[in-house]
Amino acid sequence: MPAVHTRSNELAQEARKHMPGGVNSPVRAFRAVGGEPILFSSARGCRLLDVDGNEYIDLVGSWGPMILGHAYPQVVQAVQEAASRGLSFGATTEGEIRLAETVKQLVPSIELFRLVNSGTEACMSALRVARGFTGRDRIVKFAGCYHGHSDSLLVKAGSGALTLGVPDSSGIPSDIARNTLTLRFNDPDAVRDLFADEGDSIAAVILEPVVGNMGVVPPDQGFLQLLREETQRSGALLVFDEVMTGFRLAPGGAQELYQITPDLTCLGKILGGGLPLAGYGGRRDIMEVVAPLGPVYQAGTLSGNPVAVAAGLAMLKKLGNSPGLHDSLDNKGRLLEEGLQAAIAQYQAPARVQRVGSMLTIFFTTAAVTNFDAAQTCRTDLFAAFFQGMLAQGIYLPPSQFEAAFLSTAHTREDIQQIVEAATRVLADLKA
Ligand code: KE4
Repeated sequence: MPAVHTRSNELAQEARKHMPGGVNSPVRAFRAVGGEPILFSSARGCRLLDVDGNEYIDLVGSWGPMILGHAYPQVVQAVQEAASRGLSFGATTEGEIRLAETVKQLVPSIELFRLVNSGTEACMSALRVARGFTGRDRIVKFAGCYHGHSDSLLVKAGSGALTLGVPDSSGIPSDIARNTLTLRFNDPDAVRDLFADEGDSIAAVILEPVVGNMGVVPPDQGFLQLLREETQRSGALLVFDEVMTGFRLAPGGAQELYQITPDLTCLGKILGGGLPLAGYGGRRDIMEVVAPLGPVYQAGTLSGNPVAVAAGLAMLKKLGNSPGLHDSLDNKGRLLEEGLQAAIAQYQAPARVQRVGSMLTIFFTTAAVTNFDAAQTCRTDLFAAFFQGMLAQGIYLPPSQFEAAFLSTAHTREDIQQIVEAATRVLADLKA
């Protein structure tokens, strides 16, 4: 019985009267997969309920935060209790101290930590700190990595081999874009060449240590180590954007998994358990430039909000005290990856699965996706058809080829089997 989306379609239409594109974040508009977006009304565990009462197994997890599943009881209870004591004081609370303390225990490279309200704010602030600490203006990012929508980071590689940045959005002054150099991810020669020529002008290199925002692309062997060495040698800072990988790939994130120590780390998503909470931190000598201690200004009315902090504390209490939790997530990821790959092989679909732990992407290309150029070889039309087919089967994938899907502790082996069976049926119909 095909799902009915009457109410969702009505609300999507009404939403477009009041919000740009009817959404509060572009990817939710389903532009990459076609059709009307689905509006949801509730969620529990690994399941979502849309406004028409259709149920889905969720592989978006609010884009990463829901590693323990939706409406995790201890998190909800912590939020309710905190809210009953007041929503915001604009002053420091003990919870902020405990959260910073817990983050430092889980991510030892962080010696001082500042809470903000979004991953965008965390990455924007970390780069301002890097510029203030080094006295240098230029930053390096990698094509395909996304670090939020601050001006310096909505920049793409210039034409040809030139790495000079050009705006990746209108509204970004070219004067700002030109201070952002963009390299190809997993390209050690490009990194060596840039640092040989201009390393002493670089304030920071920022990257997703495991990329989620071009789809899941792991670092090649030695790539992170090379970045660590080149930045160390040149006096540039190494900034790990772990907004997505933090607390997901290991209790201490990708830096624990790959045993690389960055100078600064940006965190978000899981940190807030679904509430607006993020943060940045790192070496004490670097973070001591942040106001009111030092000359780099950064502030926020709701930074360290006590209700969001209560959610974060409940999340990290579970993630930091559950030996084997991340191994179990990795095993679930492997089960799903193997199931999907078997279905791809069975129907010779032009697709491949790339995964690290509990984050994975089904790329509709046969090329190994090691960088953004390779990601661009994907048949996004096939991904869109696959997405719609899975949606009709009650499986909610991220509505874009260039995103990561996420598993949670709430997904059971039966749920994973259901996802694989649905994918098998959809790929059978898809016959490229
Ligand atoms: P926010 O400002 O959206 O909280 O965080 C920005 C950000 C920073 N760094 C990484 C690695 C991220 O993945 C993100 C945000 N991720 C996207 C999805 N890939 C959020 C979804 C959306 O934009 O609606």
